[in-house]
Amino acid sequence: IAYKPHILSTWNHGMPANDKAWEVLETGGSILDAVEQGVMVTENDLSNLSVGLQGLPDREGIVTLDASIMKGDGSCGAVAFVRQVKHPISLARKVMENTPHVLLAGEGARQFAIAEGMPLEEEVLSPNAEKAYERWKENAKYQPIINIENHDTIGMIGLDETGSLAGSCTTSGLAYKMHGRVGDSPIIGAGLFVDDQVGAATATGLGEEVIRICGAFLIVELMRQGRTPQEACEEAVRRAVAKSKNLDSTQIGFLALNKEGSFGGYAIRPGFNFAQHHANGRSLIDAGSWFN
Ligand code: SD4
Repeated sequence: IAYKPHILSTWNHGMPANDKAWEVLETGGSILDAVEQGVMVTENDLSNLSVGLQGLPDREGIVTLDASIMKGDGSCGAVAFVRQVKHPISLARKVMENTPHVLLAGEGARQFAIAEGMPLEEEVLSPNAEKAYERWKENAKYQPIINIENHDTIGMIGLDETGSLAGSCTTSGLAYKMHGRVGDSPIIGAGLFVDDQVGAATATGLGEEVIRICGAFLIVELMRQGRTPQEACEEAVRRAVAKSKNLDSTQIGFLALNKEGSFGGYAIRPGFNFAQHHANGRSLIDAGSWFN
């Protein structure tokens, strides 16, 4: 069977990230290389306040990062609550390839980055993050906030011409979270899941709501049972809505792709969009939502 290469990723920053992923595929890279190098564009993007070291900090003013990567054969790696690492997605890949483990967290993940020869960055907030943090502190009452504007993690999923799938997900997490909080993005099955027999899914939005329903795994399993990617995303949102503890203020968005190259996306509220790139072009698509 000939498969049609296809790259999808969350939000409009997915457009340049997909361009990079596509270039990697076209120049002979693997689908894993593509989804790693694609999201590295976003990790490097100084204007993005939800991915990478320039992102918004936790409530103590410290930026801590979460990331995961997965191949359709079940290989996976992730890092959570890690500081000073410019490319957490690459560290997640090193966990996958160079350790017997799947998930390293906190100081251990940082030590592993050092052992792998990854340079650490100085721990300073980016000017935009600093400004936002100072503003937040004025009224914050030191509570983590759930802000539906604050979600723009990048999750990327892709298929190559051999039918291999891979995915990546990287974030600075929820702004002003409690120190130590870990979201869905580094949790395999929540923020990301990939199975070469079926397809792939990724999530963005309030991680607590995604973890509760094992969002990405749920979507892949629904596709395995015959739902289209769109139907599977919609069912997962229905499930999240039913279980939500914060329905008035929450947002999550799901994105899914199957091996046939069908794809879908769906969110709780309007505003979620995703980028797609395939041989016939590239586009930004507005996802449907549970609420109008
Ligand atoms: C999290 N899902 O840490 C992430 C947040 C997110 O853009 O999507 N931010 O809960």
